[in-house]
Amino acid sequence: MEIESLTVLIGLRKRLTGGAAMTGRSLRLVPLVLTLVMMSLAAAPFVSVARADTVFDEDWESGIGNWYVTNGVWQVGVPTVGPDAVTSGVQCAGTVLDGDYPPNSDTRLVSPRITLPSDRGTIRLKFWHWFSLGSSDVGYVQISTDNGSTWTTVTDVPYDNTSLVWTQACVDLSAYAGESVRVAFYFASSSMYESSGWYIDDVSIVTGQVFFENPEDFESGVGDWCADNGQWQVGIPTSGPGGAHTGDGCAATVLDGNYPPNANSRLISTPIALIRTEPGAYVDLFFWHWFSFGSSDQGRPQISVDGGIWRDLAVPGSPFTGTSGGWTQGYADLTAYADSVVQIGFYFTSSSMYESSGWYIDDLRIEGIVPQTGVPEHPEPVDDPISARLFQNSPNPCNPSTTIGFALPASSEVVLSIYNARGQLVRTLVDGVKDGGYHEIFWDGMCEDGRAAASGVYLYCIRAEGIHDTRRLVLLK
Ligand SMILES: [Ca+2]
Ligand SMILES: [Ca+2]
Repeated sequence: MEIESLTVLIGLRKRLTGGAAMTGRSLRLVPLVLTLVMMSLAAAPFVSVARADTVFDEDWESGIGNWYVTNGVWQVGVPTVGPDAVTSGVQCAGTVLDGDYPPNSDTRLVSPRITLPSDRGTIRLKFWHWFSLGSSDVGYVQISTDNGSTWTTVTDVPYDNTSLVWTQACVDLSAYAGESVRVAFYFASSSMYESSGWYIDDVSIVTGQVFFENPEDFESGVGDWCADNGQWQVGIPTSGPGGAHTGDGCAATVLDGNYPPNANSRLISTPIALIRTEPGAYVDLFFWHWFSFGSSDQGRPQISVDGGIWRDLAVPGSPFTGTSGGWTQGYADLTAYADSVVQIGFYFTSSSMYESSGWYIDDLRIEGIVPQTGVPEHPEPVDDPISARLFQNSPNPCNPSTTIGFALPASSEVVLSIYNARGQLVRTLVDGVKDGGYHEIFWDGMCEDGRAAASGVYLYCIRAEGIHDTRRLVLLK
């Protein structure tokens, strides 16, 4: 099959999975739709997508299972106060499902033991939550490596105030790779205020690389974007601008109404490897946004470099206040952050007094960096006549292993080698005769002399009958 067919299939998959922008509960349909599409394509020769592996999954539909509670308050079941619905099925976990939590709560909802893999790169805890907490009342995510005897807080900031809507939260657990852990949702309330509480659904721990869609148009749902303290949603806006910048979907602080007072929440992008297309290339961030803020309320684009603290980005006009009047394009120079892994944040804060429609984000793109993709460009072996071709490695960027595909119309001498950016030979992967057809070669990220190759841009080059081609790969550890 020709490569154009592959493009068609990928295009089909993107269309089928990305057709509708979704919020809250309907977002959960994305993996199902993807699975169904993958199944429907199972007979086609081009079905292999680098997908995240799920290490742990909990939707609470079967009750509390092997979770336990340390000091009361937490329940699993159907909530009758608090959120109108849950994100999957009818059940979730919550701090008292049929009323307000009590004062002076100090309790954890503790997961079963989970063994985190040691060989699959990034490990992320993801969950959906809804919360409405009184002043001084907070929630944290904690982790224990000694079966619950001691706990370490792994969320940067406490969940507080109100999320107003169900939002997705993410916590990086990569530092605990290879360990047997328990995860806890820790809730503490003061003596004075009670409120409806903290509700959690669809907890999962996933591994594997996370890829930044560039550009990100928010047409495929929230994906691996998260909010760190409520409010942010991805879907179809029915308030504010009344529509996305392009397509149906965008990200926003509450899609169907005003944000709450005392908000302080960040929309957080997937990790993005800022690997320049060429040495010295400029790296530019563009995004479209619409905003209408109450007095004293503001939005600030931010950046976190290599998992570090959040800093304000030098964006002309930031912090944004008042009203944009329409969709406008914002810009930041990211060149200073090149060759690192960053996350972009949209940090929104509101005062106690004024509410308004909020901040809407769409069509975020970064120019000057190499593409990142979880979809291999190369096909599975096929019987059809094929032309000589070198395919893009997958995954790319890799950490550290990757697979390189090439196709030959007939048996040929083949040399396939990897070079560093200075043109020095790093490793020869193939040097000999290969049959006609499609071949995949695995690279473990090691140099010829047995050392691990450093992070950076590499070139891989094939010489064979009818082809002499070079492509670029990125190793990112
Ligand atoms: Ca559920
Ligand atoms: Ca859009």
